[in-house]
Amino acid sequence: MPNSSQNARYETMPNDLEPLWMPFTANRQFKSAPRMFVSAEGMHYTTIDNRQVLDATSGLWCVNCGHARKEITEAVSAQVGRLEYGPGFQIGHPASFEFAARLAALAPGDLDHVFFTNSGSESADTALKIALAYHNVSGNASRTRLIGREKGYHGVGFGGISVGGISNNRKFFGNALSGVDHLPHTSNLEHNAFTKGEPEWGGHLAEDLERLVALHDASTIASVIVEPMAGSAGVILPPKGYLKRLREICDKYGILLIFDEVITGFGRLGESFAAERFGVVPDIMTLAKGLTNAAVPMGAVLVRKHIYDAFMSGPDNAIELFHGYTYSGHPVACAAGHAALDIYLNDGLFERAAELENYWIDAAFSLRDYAHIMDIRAMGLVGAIELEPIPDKPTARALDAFQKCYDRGVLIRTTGDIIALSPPLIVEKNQIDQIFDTIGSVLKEAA
Ligand code: PXG
Repeated sequence: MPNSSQNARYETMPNDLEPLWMPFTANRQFKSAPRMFVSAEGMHYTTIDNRQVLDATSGLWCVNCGHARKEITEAVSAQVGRLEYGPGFQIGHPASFEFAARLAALAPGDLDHVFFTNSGSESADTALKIALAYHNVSGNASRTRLIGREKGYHGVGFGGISVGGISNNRKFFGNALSGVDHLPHTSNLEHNAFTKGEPEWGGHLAEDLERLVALHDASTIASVIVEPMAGSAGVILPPKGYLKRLREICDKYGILLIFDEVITGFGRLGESFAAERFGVVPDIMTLAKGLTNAAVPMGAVLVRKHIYDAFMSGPDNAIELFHGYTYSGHPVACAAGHAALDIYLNDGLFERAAELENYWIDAAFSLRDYAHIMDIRAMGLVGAIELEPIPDKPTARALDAFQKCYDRGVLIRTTGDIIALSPPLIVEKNQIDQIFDTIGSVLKEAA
């Protein structure tokens, strides 16, 4: 039997790395040369060998307030000591109701009812299930088709991978859900390379929804889910007019529009939500990540009033939606969420992201003339540098940059041969310079 941990502070290298199967990781390569963080504060991680690494990715796009915020630590500690858990089915606790009310107030339009989950994947699956159930309770049970988009990422549940459009996340896992179709993605370097902000070209791609309606008939379609800005696929910004057009077509045919704002929520694009930034209100919005600043896992699904209301018929004692998680509205997650929201609002972090946008974009575009760069995209405090793959070695160029940046004290994220950047919204201008100077020096050497 292994002893209890002899490493109570978890600051030294574990004896055995083998038992842990790491997520979305090259396990064997990692275990032969592990990269480990032992603490974090503000914009920096501290590695196990006591180096500071500037976080240009907000962890995994989630620590938008910066690391180890005292307000969150204190709120979480207090809540664990007071009510560490309470059942969420048929019993409540005040923090979840109050957090739901604050989120409803923050969200645009009448997105005013909140269902809590524990992750972005659960939020995506919950949103899809609510869409199906909504049509069912509204007398439109034939509306069962779910539409996603190529290159979309909606987590790793069966619903999410079904509507998702990243091949590696789908191809190993059987057929997933039936009755799913996909819109085309909007990435197009021929027309849009090196566009700052929203690309001019591609708004018309939303018209493809008309084609799917003609093919399947609106009476079979429940919902369309898209990320307003595709994050995982490498920061694909929506072409001008694209989201508005999707909204119009959904309205025309009674199709629910779901925005997956797991990455874009909480300031990433310089507004509370991408829905605000692009002036398009979806029927359902999914959240996670920045919701609690990732201090405690949590997700949420916001729905418009008419969706919630459609379920609130029948006898008062009937459960209206047969769905939920043991940890829905977990008290400790709610405490973290309240504290994170206080920070966002008190520190004006959404506005801060908007103010830094031009500086951020210019810094990203300073790399424009470097070798092997096919595209640079940026908006708010998110950006991508798309590299030319090394022939016959896809992803190698970006992974090399990732390791070298890490060695030089900057954490970046790569997807395929794309470098994706999304620093905490507290980033300073000199840190923005450090991020792009480091990437630039690495790319120059490798060229
Ligand atoms: N929807 C979107 C839009 C996401 O980006 C999820 C759902 C799933 O969330 P959970 O909490 O179940 O992981 C995500 C997650 C990356 C990367 O670097 C992106 C995510 C997660 C980890 C890495 O591309 N997005």
